[in-house]
Amino acid sequence: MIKGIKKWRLFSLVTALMVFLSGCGEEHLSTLTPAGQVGRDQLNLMVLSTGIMVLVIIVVLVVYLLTIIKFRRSKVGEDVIPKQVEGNHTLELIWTIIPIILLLILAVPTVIATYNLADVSGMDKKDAKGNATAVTVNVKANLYWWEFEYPDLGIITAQELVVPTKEKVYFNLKAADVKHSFWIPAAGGKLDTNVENINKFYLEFDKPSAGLEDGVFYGKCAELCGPSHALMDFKVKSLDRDDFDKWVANMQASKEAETPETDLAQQGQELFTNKTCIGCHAVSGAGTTGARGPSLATFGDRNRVAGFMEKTDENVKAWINDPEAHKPGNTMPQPEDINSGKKFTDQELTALTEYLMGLSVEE
Ligand code: HEC
Ligand SMILES: [Cu+2]
Repeated sequence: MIKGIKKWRLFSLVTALMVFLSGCGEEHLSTLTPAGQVGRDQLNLMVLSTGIMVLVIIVVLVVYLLTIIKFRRSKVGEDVIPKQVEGNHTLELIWTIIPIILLLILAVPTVIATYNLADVSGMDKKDAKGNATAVTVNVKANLYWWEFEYPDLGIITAQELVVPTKEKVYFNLKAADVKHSFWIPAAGGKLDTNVENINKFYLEFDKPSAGLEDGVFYGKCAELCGPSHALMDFKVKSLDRDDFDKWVANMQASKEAETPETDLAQQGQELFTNKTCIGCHAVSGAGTTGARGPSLATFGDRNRVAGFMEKTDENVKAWINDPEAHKPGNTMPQPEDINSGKKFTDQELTALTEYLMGLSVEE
């Protein structure tokens, strides 16, 4: 009976582990499948330190097991005390020098990598015309959404970061309210976003994200920041340079007042303007930081609603109808607060959704 229970326990433990570990190694979200050089450097450091730790554990375990087996009572008898060694120079030297060597093996590459990964001098390089040669993104973390401003390009987006492949992309990280942390597990990080200073680093992406499961890399807030911290996700789209330049041009050309095609979407646009949505949400890609809500200029191109919900009409309606229920503590007002104390009608929600889903800068 007892044996049966034990086996069952072991079985459930292994199953739980398998479920848990099956998330590992997925290309869009795992540190184990690096998206570029930074991710690879960080993975190598992890493998190195884990390797050293495992080596130490194995050596200690072997010594331990050998001692237990060699000096067991049934073998050596009742009253035998093994030879007592005190102050052995050779042994003391060995167990002082080996850890020092191990620490050096660990420290040297770690310090070198730390300095290399913090080298953001390329951020300020300019070409002959005075334009920045590399892409720099100002990241602003807000409770519970992400803003991405491209200061040299005059564009701004939110929730979905767009980056070029095969080059260093530089980041200035900042928080608007409390501490958050910027982490794209496959590409690198995490680095805190603080209110009182700007942290800088860079990341690299080898190939376009289009080939990934969802067509994007997953990003996360990695610093507990409030009740909806776990929902503070963002996505990353990497594009080859040509496609990236096209995207930038489209962003720069996108305008606030573009008239949507369908009647329903036009009605949605009117609601969006009249119900003060426009006061918090930009619908043009050109612009700078400072809005109270995420820019919706690329909403139709995004992979998620509010960073984490599946992108369906139903979810867009559900979000507008009751943001608090989906992301407790977020700062988007409930419909009652901006619609004279009333919920929006289903027809109004449908119109708003139709309008928002049509906001796109991709062809
Ligand atoms: C007071 C400012 C404010 C107003 C007014 C406002 N919102 Fe928001 N909205 C936000 C904030 C802040 C978020 C981000 C919430 C989060 O994810 O934490 C948001 C998120 C959203 C999102 C999800 C964005 C994304 O990238 O997935 C949609 C869609 C949206 N709002 C639509 C609307 C509509 C439609 C209205 C008008 C009926 C409206 N908002 C009015 C502040 C506002
Ligand atoms: Cu957080």
